[in-house]
Amino acid sequence: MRSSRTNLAVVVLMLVAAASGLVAFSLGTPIAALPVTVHGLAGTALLVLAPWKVMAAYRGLRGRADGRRWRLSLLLAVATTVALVSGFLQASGAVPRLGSLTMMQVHVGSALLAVVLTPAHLRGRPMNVALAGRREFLRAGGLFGLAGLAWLGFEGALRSVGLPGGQRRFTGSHERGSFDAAALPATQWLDDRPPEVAEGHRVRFDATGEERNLSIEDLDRGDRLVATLDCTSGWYSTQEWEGALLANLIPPGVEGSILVTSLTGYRRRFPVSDAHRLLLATRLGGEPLRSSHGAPVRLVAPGRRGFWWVKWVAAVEIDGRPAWWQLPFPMT
Ligand SMILES: Nc1nc2c(c(=O)[nH]1)N[C@H]1C(S)=C(S)[C@@H](COP(=O)(O)O)O[C@H]1N2
Ligand SMILES: [Mo]
Repeated sequence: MRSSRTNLAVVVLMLVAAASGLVAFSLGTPIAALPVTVHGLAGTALLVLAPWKVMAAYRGLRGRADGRRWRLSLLLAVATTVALVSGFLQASGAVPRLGSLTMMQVHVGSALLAVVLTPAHLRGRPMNVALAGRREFLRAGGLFGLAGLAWLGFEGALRSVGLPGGQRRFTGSHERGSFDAAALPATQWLDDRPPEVAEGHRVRFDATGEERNLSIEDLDRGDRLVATLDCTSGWYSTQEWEGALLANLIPPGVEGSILVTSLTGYRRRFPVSDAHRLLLATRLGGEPLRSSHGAPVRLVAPGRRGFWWVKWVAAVEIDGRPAWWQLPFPMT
């Protein structure tokens, strides 16, 4: 196979992998299975192409001798290899951590590095490939066929060996301590930390332009929700949460979006139409919430990934802005 063709396929697959990974991270409903599957197939196709890519790189190396580009290429090769290997390890559930990092952190970190390095690597390496033609089409089909088979083999192997990855959720996450509050992992999106919470903390609540301050006792209404917290770091846990459904606090007919803000400044915005399945939780598994899980009150947002479940809630406000008026992912 010609080098330029291999290189183009690698670039396209890397783009598909990055995009599908990003989309998968943003979805918490069964539709997530689609980007998760595409992501797995793209990774497997990259693995299948690896021997050709190594040969292409070898041919390229013999052709040129400029030191700095060479080091950049090596770093890119390492980042891509780490991203691929950690991706399969993450999916398998066989090795959840690498030192102080979760396997998902290794995967996302190395993949981001590869994405950042790729444009510089491609500079001065034109990929003039004629894409039309029956043979190209057959080659692409063959690659996808092989990748599909390899992927099915991988999934089958996980199941027959009995690795945790055999029972992944549609998001690709692994189960952790469901219905056992003490076993629920505690985690932050990036660098947020449990804040000091004042004795007698109240939640600022404003649905109609009229501000109220709700005590934890006010919120301890006993509304119950069994919901699955599915963290993008690769685990999920189903628990019983208790507190106040937002629909029971918001007067009917209110329009706009609900902004939920943490004492730390961390915030997410939701459509008002979600209010019937958004719970301000003060209890988990029948016990008062722990600080690490957002005490005295945190949001429970079933069907949304963990980063929507704002902890240590300071304020709930409804305004006229649309719910999409926010960054797709939090920044802290
Ligand atoms: N204020 C605040 N809330 C937050 C986060 C955060 O960093 N800050 N992390 C979110 C993420 S990414 C997840 S997965 C859940 C984790 O909740 P837990 O620690 O109770 O398991 O909290 C969410 N709520
Ligand atoms: Mo998370």
